[in-house]
Amino acid sequence: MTPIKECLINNKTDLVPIWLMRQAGRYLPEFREIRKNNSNFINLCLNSKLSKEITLQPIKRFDFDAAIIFSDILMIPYGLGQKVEFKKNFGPNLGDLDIDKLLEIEEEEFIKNLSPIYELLVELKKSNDLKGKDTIGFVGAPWTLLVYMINKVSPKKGLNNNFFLNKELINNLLKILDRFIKIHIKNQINAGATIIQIFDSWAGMIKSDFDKYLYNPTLSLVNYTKSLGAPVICFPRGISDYSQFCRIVEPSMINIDYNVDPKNLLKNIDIPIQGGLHPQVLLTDKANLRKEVKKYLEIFKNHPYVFNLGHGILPETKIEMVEELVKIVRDFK
Ligand code: 1CP
Repeated sequence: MTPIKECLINNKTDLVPIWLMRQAGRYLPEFREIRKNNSNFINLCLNSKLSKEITLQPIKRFDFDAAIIFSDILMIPYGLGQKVEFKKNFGPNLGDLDIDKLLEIEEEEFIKNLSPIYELLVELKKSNDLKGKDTIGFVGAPWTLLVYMINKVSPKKGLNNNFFLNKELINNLLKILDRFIKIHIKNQINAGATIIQIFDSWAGMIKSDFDKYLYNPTLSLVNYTKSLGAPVICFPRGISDYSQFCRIVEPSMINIDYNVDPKNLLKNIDIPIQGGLHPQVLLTDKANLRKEVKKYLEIFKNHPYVFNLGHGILPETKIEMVEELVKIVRDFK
């Protein structure tokens, strides 16, 4: 059994597996090298040969316990036929949302649009490069995808004032997303993903109707993923009550963000926990890194814990700090 599954399924606490969110990305010189010659980000995600290579880059360098496939949560809107572009120094930029067209899209077409992602997974499995490790497939949660699809740019840049006004649009979109996110989960598992992570990066923006936007849609995906026999990790970034989330949604493991008080959470839940460390700690020095990492390792000493960050690794992170992090975690007794 892989180290993460030992932790997730057998509740082992004697070893702490490690991988990092956004580990296949911009802090790696070898990624930047490929990116330099591939200015269209979506096309890069659809190039299974290169996306496989990028997926394996952090494994080759750091020997992490899991690979997360190089892809993006916005591949689902792309697969549904909405235009998605990534502009340099701006971030994602989506085209207009045509709900009538979305209501008509067939499963076959969606799968065809995303087929290179499934090929990447099949090739990864064939190559044996991830022997003894997990391959993490992922999806965006309905709320976060809905935000991007309606707002068309990152909510960091502000939410359109009319955002919540069109209830019919929102309700239709939630239904469509539930159906197609499940299709994407199933196809990733069938192609070789051994764990699924659900990223709800903007969950913290939900201020009311938690059942409608957070709990019900996520629970539906969690139950579905479990029914396919795969563990499922949830990352509802920024929510104020992780214990309540865990009680209602019951993921196989919860990824915490850096604002969560780990000791307090530990008193309230018993499922395996992943993550927490502020990614900015990796921008400081090795002594401080050791101190901050050990805090998490000590707190979770007797609890199934997978080391990870409280959000994605920052592009300015130095390689030697990641090497040091892996060493600290692996040497911890
Ligand atoms: O080179 C570049 O300019 C592209 C940067 C980049 C990368 C490396 C983007 C654009 N996406 C990715 C890969 C990616 N995205 C992975 C790959 C696997 C890994 O290494 O972990 C994953 C898991 C994601 C997931 C993702 N995309 C999330 C959820 C996690 C999170 O960070 O909150 C979100 C919100 C996105 C949207 C997205 N894609 C890219 C950017 C810059 C953004 C964020 C835009 C915003 O500010 O809203």
